[in-house]
Amino acid sequence: MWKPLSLMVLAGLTPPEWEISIIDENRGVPDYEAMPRPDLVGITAFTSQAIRAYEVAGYFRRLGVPVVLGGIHATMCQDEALEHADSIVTGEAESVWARVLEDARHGRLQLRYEGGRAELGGIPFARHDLLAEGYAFGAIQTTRGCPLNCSFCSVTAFNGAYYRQRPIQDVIREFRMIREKRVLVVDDNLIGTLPKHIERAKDLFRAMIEANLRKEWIAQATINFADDEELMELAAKAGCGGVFIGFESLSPEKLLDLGKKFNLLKNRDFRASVRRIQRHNIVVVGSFIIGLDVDKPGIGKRIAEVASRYGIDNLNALFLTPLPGTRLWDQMKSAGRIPLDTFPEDWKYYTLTFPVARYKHLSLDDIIQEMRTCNHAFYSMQSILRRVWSSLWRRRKPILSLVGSLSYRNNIRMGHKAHDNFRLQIGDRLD
Ligand code: B12
Ligand code: SF4
Repeated sequence: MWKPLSLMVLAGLTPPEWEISIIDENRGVPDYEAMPRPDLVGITAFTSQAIRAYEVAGYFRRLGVPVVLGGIHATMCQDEALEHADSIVTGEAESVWARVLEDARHGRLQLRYEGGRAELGGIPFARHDLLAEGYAFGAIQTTRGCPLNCSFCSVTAFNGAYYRQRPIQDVIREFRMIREKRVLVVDDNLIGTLPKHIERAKDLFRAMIEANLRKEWIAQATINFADDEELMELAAKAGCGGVFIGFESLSPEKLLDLGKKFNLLKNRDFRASVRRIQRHNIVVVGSFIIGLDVDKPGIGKRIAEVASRYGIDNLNALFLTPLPGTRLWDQMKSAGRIPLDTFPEDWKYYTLTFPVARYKHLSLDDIIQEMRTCNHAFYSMQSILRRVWSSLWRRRKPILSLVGSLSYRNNIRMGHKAHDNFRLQIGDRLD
């Protein structure tokens, strides 16, 4: 239950004469027929949500309501999106949304508006007042873009490698508008890579401490977060409760290939890095990819062992997935390694929780089995209790560790059923 910040940002960019409703289907599908007829519908979707976006678009278009599609999927698959909408907005909306609305009002919507990349100084704040209560986390964005450009990730293709940071006082003012006690900082890389990025992150944290925001927040960062004691101390004082870190692979050559150079600092001791972060009472969730070209049978067990050795609190193992617009997509597409390519129907499997590609050393059954082995090993009751005990011993967050692990365990159980269905539905197309 995470807030759809894209639509809240779009609402913030909308002039006051428009009346706005945000509908989040993650919380349930409303009775669209019972709703007043809108003048314009804007829809956002990740790739995995594209089919549903097209269904909703189709419904409103049949009523004669113009529909605009925007966000990551509409940008990466423009021709496909255009078949289901009156207009698409590519890239970031800040520079074009007011024009789209003006054109819609005058019945002259263009097919395509190119938003490009926005300057973040002085952009209007997201409308945190619009969505009903009931979300566990509020959401805010403080930077856009990522200098790292990993081959499997859409962020650099979409938001660019130029790391843009919002003015600190804007962030503080927007934080104050968030009602929820807990906040997801959606930045892909909160601290950046260069010394000036780190300094800015420190300044942001200092300003948050001074503003006494009383929020607990979680964010994504690279492992270099652990290299600066002052940075971690300030983050913790500013309310940082957890970081999500992409470890991705156990193999240095593959990390280089993926573009994840920051994990390669010479002599990095990952276990010590994780410990340093945890010492500040910050939970570490680590992500690994299964299905890289170096991955052979046994990889699932090895990842679980290494994740336990690093001492991370939760492990998020995902299948290598070629997302449209990424370098990985281009590589796999040209090598004929994307068999699930009946689009848009197959996009529903692009959640990173289904093996949609052909993997070098692992068949469909192998890779699903590797994922199961990995999850079983890391989330066995014995391993969970060991982590909870260690957390208790170090006076960290044992309850959070337990709740986090049990919820992952539950997801894994659901994942098993989903994989069985997946096998039945598409098995022969992947062999
Ligand atoms: C927060 C987040 C989540 C949250 C989503 C919360 C929510 N309800 O939105 C959670 C944790 C649930 C999540 C889950 C997943 N995520 Co995610 N997520 C993000 C993240 C980090 C930030 C999104 C965000 O809020 N950005 C801030 C807003 C302001 O930016 P924006 O969305 O780009 O919106 C701007 C423009 O795109 C445009 N725009 C957007 N929509 C629209 C609509 C219209 C009409 C218009 C005009 C303009 C417009 O205007 C906005 C302002 O400029 C992005 C990375 C990123 N930088 O975007 C990944 C990202 C979107 N996620 C990604 C992925 C892969 C996933 C998962 C599949 C992975 C997984 N297994 O966990 C799942 C999918 C869930 C599902 N249901 O299918 C990929 C998507 C790639 C793709 N092609 O779809 C991204 C890009 C990350 C990546 N590394 O590649 N995610
Ligand atoms: S560091 Fe993270 S956000 Fe940046 S390109 Fe790599 S995977 Fe994407």
